[in-house]
Amino acid sequence: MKKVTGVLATLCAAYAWLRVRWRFGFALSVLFALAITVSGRIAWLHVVRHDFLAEQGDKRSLRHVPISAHRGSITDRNGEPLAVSTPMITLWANPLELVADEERWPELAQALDAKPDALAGRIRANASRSFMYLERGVTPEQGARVAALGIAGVYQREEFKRFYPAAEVTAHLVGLTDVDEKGREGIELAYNDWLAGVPGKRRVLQNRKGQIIADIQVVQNAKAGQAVALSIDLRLQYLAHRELQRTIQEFKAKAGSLVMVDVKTGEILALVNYPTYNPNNRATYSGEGSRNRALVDVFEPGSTVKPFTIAAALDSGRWHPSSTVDVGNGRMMIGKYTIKDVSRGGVLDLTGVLKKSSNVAVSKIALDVGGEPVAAVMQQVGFGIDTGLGFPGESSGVFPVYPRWRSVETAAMSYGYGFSVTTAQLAHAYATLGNNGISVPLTLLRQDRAASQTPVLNPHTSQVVLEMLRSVVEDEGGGGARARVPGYHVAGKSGTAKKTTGRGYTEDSYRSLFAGVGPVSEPRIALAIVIDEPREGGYFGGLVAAPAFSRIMAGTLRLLNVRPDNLPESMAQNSTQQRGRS
Ligand code: VPP
Repeated sequence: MKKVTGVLATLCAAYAWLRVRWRFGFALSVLFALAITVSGRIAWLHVVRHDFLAEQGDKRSLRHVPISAHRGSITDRNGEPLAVSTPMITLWANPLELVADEERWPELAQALDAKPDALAGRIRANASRSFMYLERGVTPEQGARVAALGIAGVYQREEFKRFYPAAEVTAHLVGLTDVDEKGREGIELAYNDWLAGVPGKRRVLQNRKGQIIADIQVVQNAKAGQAVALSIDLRLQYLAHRELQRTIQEFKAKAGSLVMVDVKTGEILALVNYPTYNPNNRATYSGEGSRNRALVDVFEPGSTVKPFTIAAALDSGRWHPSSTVDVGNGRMMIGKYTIKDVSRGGVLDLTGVLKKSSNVAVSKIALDVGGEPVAAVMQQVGFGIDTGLGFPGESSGVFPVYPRWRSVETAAMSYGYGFSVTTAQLAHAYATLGNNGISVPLTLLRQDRAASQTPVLNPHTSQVVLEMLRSVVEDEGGGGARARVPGYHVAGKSGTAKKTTGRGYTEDSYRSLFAGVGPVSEPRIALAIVIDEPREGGYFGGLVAAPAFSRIMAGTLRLLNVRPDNLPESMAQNSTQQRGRS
């Protein structure tokens, strides 16, 4: 029994010992396994996943910040600025940092020209964020003043702001950019890629709060945008703007547009619309005020195209300047349609047809020549053809393509109805007439010489028609007396066209036009003016639009130093001497 007890005791002791050892072994192996796992994990992270993790870390602390590229400027043909980007400072803050420095807020507010309470309120409202704007678009001087305070959490960034020195005078043409300096309208939109340049990149190191701790490197320098030099001459643009505005106010008109072309190069020297807006003040922006009517809006050109009907007649060989038409009582029936003249009839030679602006006469002439040849001339001088300026919304006008021209259509076309054109197309057609019948493409870019030259009218015909249009302006009763320019011979034609509504021609709203070239001896300038709905003081083109034509043409020829071709003998000599001296 004692033996049994002894064995049991031994067993128990062994058991107890084993139990202790087992626990110890177990604990040991657990610790060992843990150590293996941890070091394995360390090895895994350090060796296998190292690159990935390093990259992730950098992503959280290294940032690329953009460097804005300087947007190219837009200038007139002489380098006068029309759109420029000026450096501006954007001040921003990290409220997480700024809250710590509350006693300095009043100083900051003073430097920002802000009310201390308002600033404090804004900082508190953003207290949990790491970014807030303090002020956008301040001058570099003000930016420097704020920086000099050395308040932690206040940062600045250089940006650019677009400024338009000629404001409403060039608004429709130059267009504008959005807040991020992306082109939205006009040349700013059409040439955006060229103007914009390429933004650069800077690598910076940030801490957990988003503070920039260090500038690492410039990864890519910003590439500045390129400048665009327009064909516009700002002096002529101002002159044209002033006179168009004055005309619209004088006759209480709704709107107007004007295009001036260098006859030899096709360059648009002035392009003006009214109403307008100030691109520096977006509050003045409206759909009506921002439309570039001269390139976008189309209208029936009325009598201003009669010279081209006459050109087609002369080119046909069936008509000569001395050929006559009898317009009888100034009325003519074609089927159920009546063609009427505004002024009295009689027997007219071709110059007389233009001077009296007889609808009946040009209709008879066109019916004799045939619709196709007349339509061909209209298209050759550019009606219905894309003006190719690349301007957003630019219109080609509407010129119908009839396989056969019927009499009504032919007659209406001969005096400017049944098709529609832009003011730019009208100026272009007159430029071709003034350029010996050679068509040169229009351009809004400074070019100094014709991009191409296409003869479209017989040179002799062009000269004869131009001479007739000189009579329209210079002869008594020619209808264009108000377009005369002292010292120069100019040629031109008025037009008055009833406007259409959905239900045909109105009896109380008109479009008054005048188009012409000068000086006649060696044409330099073509000018087309359209006044939309004059309401007071008359509505005939010869009364409303011709005076503006005269003043703008006079100012232009003088500014461009064009030699007068219509001075009395003694004065002409004087002028030659002066020119020789300068
Ligand atoms: S005569 O030559 O501009 O100085 O004939 O709108 O005739 O058949 N213009 N205007 N017609 N329609 N359909 C005048 C003028 C003056 C003339 C012109 C030298 C004194 C000037 C018109 C014009 C008209 C017209 C007639 C205007 C409408 C369309 C037609 C009456 C104002 C016509 C249908 C009153 C195809 O420009």
